[in-house]
Amino acid sequence: MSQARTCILVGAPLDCGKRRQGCRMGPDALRVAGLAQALAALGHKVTDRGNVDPGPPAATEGPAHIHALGDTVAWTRALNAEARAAMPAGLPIFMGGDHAISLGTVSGVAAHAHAAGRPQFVLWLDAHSDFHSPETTQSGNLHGTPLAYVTGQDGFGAFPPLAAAIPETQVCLIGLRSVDGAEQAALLRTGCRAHDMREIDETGIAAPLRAFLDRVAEADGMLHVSLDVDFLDPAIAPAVGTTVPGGATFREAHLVMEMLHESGRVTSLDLVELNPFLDERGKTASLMVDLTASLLGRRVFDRPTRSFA
Ligand code: HAR
Ligand code: MN
Ligand code: MN
Ligand code: MN
Repeated sequence: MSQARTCILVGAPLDCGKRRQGCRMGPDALRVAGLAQALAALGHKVTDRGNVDPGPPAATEGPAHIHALGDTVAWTRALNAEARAAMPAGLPIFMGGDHAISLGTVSGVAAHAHAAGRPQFVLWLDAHSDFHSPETTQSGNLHGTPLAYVTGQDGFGAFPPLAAAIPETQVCLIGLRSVDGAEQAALLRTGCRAHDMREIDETGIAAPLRAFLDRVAEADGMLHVSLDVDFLDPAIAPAVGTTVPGGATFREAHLVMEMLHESGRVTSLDLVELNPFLDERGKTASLMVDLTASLLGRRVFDRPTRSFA
């Protein structure tokens, strides 16, 4: 039977990591879709800390084509502090917001792990690698940069210095099917484990995930999961500004969540890029709630341990 956790919902209505607006409604869509109730029904304690206030934009300078740098730096500071405060109290679930929230959430979680003397691992479930720096991004959209920042890549001088960079060998990306040239070059120089959909088609999604979870367990690591809506196939998850065909199916996504639950390793979670303005009668918000419930122990069918033979 699964262990009861204290789940801490943190709203991060950040909408400045790209031009297209709507992710600011993400936290409320997840609330309306019943996230707190779904987790409470599994026996977990749930508290909702409301939405983080980023304060005024930071006075910073960066490349001219970068969109909303000052706002994003302010959010990064605020979410970093919120993550550090929430980690000792339970399992924070950061309700984005676009993926730029992870500049703050993941750097804050990593700072906490570092202070606690524990290795921090990150699972990035996304169609994109989000491995640009402010210097390599062509779009200027900072939601395409958080994984580069938290692993300590160059080019983030406008952002707060990291208390602890996440070692690249402790990062696993699954779901890739849209990676820009500069990101690919940067990613290949690192020890990040990157699994594209071609590989998933060949091996199934369980194989790379199991290998990664085994490494987390061997190291007695903490595990942050960053779930981008566009990891999922657009047919089941239309509420995202950057849909890419060929995403994870309903069954693959639930399998990932169930394996994460069984690992007992997940210590923090981002739910990002949900744009409720683009949703179809709330189906993407509801799916994100159902996947989170799977990650926290919901099972459609409790497989008996005895055999029927
Ligand atoms: N790589 C592209 C860019 O940098 C697209 C990034 C899109 N990012 C997200 N998050 N939707 O994964 O602009
Ligand atoms: Mn992303
Ligand atoms: Mn993405
Ligand atoms: Mn390196």
